[in-house]
Amino acid sequence: MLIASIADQIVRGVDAVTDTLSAPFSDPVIRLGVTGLSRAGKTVFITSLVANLMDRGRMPQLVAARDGAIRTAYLQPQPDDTLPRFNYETYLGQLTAPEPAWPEGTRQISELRLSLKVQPR
Ligand SMILES: Nc1nc2c(ncn2[C@@H]2O[C@H](COP(=O)(O)OP(=O)(O)O)[C@@H](O)[C@H]2O)c(=O)[nH]1
Ligand SMILES: [Mg+2]
Repeated sequence: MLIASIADQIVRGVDAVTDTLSAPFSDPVIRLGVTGLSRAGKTVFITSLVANLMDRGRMPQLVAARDGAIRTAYLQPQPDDTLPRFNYETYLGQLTAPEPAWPEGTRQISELRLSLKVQPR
C-alpha cells in the first residue's frame, strides 16, 4: 500500500514537472526512511524491496510496475558522501547464496539511491 502510493507519487511528480520548461533539469526526489527496532527486519526488507523494484517480475500488485509505467530502475551514487552506503550487493548475495544466510546486524544508518525511469501518463 505504502510502496504503491510512493510509486504513484513519483509518476504524478513526473507528470507535474513535464508540464513545465524546467522538466529536463528537475527530477523529483523522494527521500524514504526505514526505521524500527534492532532485528525488526529493516536490512532484509530494504534489500528485498530494492531487488524487487529492479526486477519487477514479482510485483504485480504494484500498479506502476504492472502497467509498465516504471521503465527501468537502477542504483546510482548516493547523494550524500558523509553517510555510509547501504551494502545492498553484500546483503543480497548473502540472502541468495546457495547456502543462504541472514545479513549481519547493522550498527549505523546508511543510505542508497535508487532511480526509477517512469513513463508520464
Ligand atoms: N523468516 C523471516 N525472518 C526474517 C525476515 N526478515 C528478517 N528476518 C529475521 O530477522 C533478523 C533481523 O533482520 P534484519 O533485517 O537484520 O533486521 P534489522 O536489524 O532491522 O536490520 C534476521 O537475521 C532474520 O533472522 C523475513 O522476511 N523472514
Ligand atoms: Mg540492519
